[in-house]
Amino acid sequence: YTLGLATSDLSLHAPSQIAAAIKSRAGEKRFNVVISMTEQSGFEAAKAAINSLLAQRVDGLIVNIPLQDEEAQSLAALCQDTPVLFLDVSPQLAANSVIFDPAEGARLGVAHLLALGHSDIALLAGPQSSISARLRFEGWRQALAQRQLTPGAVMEGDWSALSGYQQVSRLLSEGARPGALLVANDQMALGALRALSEAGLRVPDDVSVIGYDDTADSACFIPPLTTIKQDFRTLGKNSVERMIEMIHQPDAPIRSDLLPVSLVVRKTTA
Ligand code: IPT
Repeated sequence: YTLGLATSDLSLHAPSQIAAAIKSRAGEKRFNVVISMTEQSGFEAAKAAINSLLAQRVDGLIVNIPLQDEEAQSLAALCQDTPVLFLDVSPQLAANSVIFDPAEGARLGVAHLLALGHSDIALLAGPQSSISARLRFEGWRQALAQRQLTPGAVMEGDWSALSGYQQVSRLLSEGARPGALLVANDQMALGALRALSEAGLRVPDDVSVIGYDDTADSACFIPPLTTIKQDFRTLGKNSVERMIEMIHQPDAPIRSDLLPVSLVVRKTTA
């Protein structure tokens, strides 16, 4: 059997670690994996990636590309009899999916900062073209609103460390001094740490920072990053096993699996 993986840019840490986890579980199950990667975001790029895998006659398709509900529906239709499993869609979508709980991740980050006594919290969101970035952002705002709080500042990056550096540098150059910073992924948090350090601010004494992902390098940031862990090994294992079930039981009902996330407290929050 051959699995197709359509993935967003593998130069980003999370998608590359997810691809590695899928490849490794598939190998144990004696499945081949062929990969089609999109560098651009958006529906057309996703469709091209999926079409190229269908042309290679894969037995099942795992799609780790952020998609709106209607987009995912129409791509699922395009796949006809080839089973398709989505990894970056909304939990509400009626399609086969395995996803991390975005609301829970956002809630855990906010709760940790509130428990430490923070109330002036800035948000560094991911690109709002990504469904997961939007759901994390909405989750933060809702969790803050439940405590009658609004974000002190809102920024948007593109998931890269450089964008985190640029956004936070600009915020600080405007004179803002938030007590804490919630960041939508660890790469942008890395850039944020550099910007804070260059401005002479100490983490966590002056500013607390929370990332999101717990990608493999985050424990080695300076200081080691407090973050929301998405266990990519588990995602790889579950998605390959789910896909094998779907290949063997094509008539099984559609199911959306929600994987838990957890708070990993290291040295960037106080
Ligand atoms: C998501 C990551 O959390 C984020 O850091 C970024 O790499 C993004 O992927 C790229 O699309 S994880 C995804 C399974 C929601």
